[in-house]
Amino acid sequence: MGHDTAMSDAAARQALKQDLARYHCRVHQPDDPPLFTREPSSATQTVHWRWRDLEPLLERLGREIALGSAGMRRTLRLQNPGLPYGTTHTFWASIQVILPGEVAEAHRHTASAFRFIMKGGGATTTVDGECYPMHEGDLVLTPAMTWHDHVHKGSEPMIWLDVLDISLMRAVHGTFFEGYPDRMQPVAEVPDRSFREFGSGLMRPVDPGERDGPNPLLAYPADMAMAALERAAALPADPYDDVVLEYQNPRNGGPAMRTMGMRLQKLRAGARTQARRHTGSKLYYIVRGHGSTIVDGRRYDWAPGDFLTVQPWAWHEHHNDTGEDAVLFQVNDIPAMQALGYYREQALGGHQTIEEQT
Ligand code: GTQ
Ligand code: FE2
Repeated sequence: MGHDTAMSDAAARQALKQDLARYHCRVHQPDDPPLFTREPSSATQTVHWRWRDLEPLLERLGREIALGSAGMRRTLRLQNPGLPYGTTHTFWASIQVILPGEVAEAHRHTASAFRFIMKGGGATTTVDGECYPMHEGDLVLTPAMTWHDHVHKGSEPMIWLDVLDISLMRAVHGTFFEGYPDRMQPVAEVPDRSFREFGSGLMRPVDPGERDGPNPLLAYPADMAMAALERAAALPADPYDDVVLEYQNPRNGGPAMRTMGMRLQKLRAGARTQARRHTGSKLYYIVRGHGSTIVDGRRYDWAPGDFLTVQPWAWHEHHNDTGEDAVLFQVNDIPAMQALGYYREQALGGHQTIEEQT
């Protein structure tokens, strides 16, 4: 009797499911995954890319992969093994390789991008007519729908980190792309206008325009960012990051890009930060120094040139047990999360237990 009822319940559910499906409707079925999890449950994994593995791959890319035509780029993408595409579920990070004499042709797209220069010099990037030389440690922005091309006038191969909010753009089905009619766009009469207007970090034009407008500043030179970090080192240490500053939109003091936040961090010799977790994803690039990041009890020992992406809502803290300071560049999707009202963070108030070593 009870058995028959269960059978007919299942049959009735099946019949309802089929009838609903005909009208593109459904109800929650017992074998459906739950609508909600108590905490974020992310397919984005914590991944450590080591420079000692990346360096020979980049050399091979320069030898074996042609730049191509029609605005193509030669890039090594950092692929998260937990995802079908993307370094995280919101952005793609790639290392772009450009050889002397090459031109990465002009185009524009809705995805916002930036470059953080890793090694080499002599290339320039032109963004909506503004042309900037790229030095190690510089940050250059390509806001959404700005025309951009890169030209390498130097004598050695050059590499930089590209990050684009492509995964987010794809998730919200907002992709547009357009090639420029020529290989390169013309450079404006004042080739570094936004830096001359807003680049001091202290002063601004008397009539700076819309306060809520997009970030007008396109270039953040390494020497100025490092000098700011040095000055911040005399302040009380940040409990989670030791010494950390964010690249800002000088118009309104907000983050430099609307979807991605960029930070420069100094983890001083002997520093051990407390653990924290937050929603959203981030990627560290080790500019210099050695140290460890402990993510959910697992220790990742990093060296210059390494990358580390941290799984959303994972506890993480940083240790520098060496005698020399370390400098980390970070990109995160906190501005996008905050804009949507989805940002949350939690402090542990201490250190994690280290369960495993890598
Ligand atoms: O340099 O314009 O890594 O459009 C991916 C897409 C770089 C670029 C990437 C791009 C670029
Ligand atoms: Fe691009």
